[in-house]
Amino acid sequence: ALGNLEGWLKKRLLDAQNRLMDIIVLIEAEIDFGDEEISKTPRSSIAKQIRDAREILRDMVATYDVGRLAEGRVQIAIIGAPNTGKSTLFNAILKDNRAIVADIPGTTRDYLSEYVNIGGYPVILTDTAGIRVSDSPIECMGIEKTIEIINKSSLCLFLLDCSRKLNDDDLILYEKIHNSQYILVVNKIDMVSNKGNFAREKFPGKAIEISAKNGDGIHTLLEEIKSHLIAGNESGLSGVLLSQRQYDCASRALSAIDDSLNALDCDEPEEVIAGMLREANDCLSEVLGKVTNDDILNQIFGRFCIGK
Ligand SMILES: Nc1nc2c(ncn2[C@@H]2O[C@H](COP(=O)(O)OP(=O)(O)OP(=O)(O)O)[C@@H](O)[C@H]2O)c(=O)[nH]1
Ligand SMILES: [Mg+2]
Repeated sequence: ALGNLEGWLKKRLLDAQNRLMDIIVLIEAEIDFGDEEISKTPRSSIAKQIRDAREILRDMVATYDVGRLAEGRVQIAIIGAPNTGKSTLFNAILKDNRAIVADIPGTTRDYLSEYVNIGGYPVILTDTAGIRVSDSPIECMGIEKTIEIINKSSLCLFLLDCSRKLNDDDLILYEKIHNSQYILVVNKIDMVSNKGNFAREKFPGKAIEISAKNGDGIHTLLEEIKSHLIAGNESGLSGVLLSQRQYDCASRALSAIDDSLNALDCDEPEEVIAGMLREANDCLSEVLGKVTNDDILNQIFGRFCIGK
């Protein structure tokens, strides 16, 4: 599970888990070797350490907040010159992902947004109006609006039409977009038999080739979007995002931690408290990977230099 869970999220989860481990090691050392050379840790100090770990998880769970999504925190915009197939792609992605949560009225009637579930992540997908840069003042207002959307978006899908030559509209939009996170998407591959190195010398880097019309490459594009969503990019998207499953695990860990604090309050035996903390630890392990009994024993031996 660790492989595709990176960045901020992983760091926070690991931090919480390490803190839990420390407490478990402490308590279990006292249980196992209490009559040897270990001095007892006051319960108040254990409670404080547990609360610290709880705080981290709480912060993290709070980021999974539908309210934030409604504010448009995670937005993906489809950007491209007129007629490159933006709306067709928009529809293709929506069709591919039936878990549409809600409609959002467009900021203006030219911009249409929908919630869509991509790989377990709820994102707002925005179809933008194609801007003909050279034209009228109204279209100039359009480019302002598009730039605003690019800046507000976490990720842009930059669409090119490989059935025609690149033109100024493509190049000017690229100017606006190339400092943001974007995926280069070459559309209408069904129309050309030999794409050759289309766009390669003008736009270096990876390009995803699709036909928005017949659906070719859409799956690959979605995978690429997903990997951007969870790429361990500090300033990027990860961190505000928890998948439903990660949220569930973190929530269960949180309630086991609350139980342990109550148990501490009620002067329950150490075994009970350690059991609850282990349960919390197990929940985090579902996301992060297993921490075994041996790991805990090794830590006990390592820290307290006990052993034969
Ligand atoms: N052959 C083919 N045609 C496509 C493809 N994608 C879009 N088209 C066609 O291209 C034309 C423009 O598609 P739209 O999706 O409206 O393009 P758009 O970028 O939203 O256009 P504007 O909103 O006007 O900027 C339509 O006739 C589509 O059917 C594709 O993958 N293959
Ligand atoms: Mg359109």
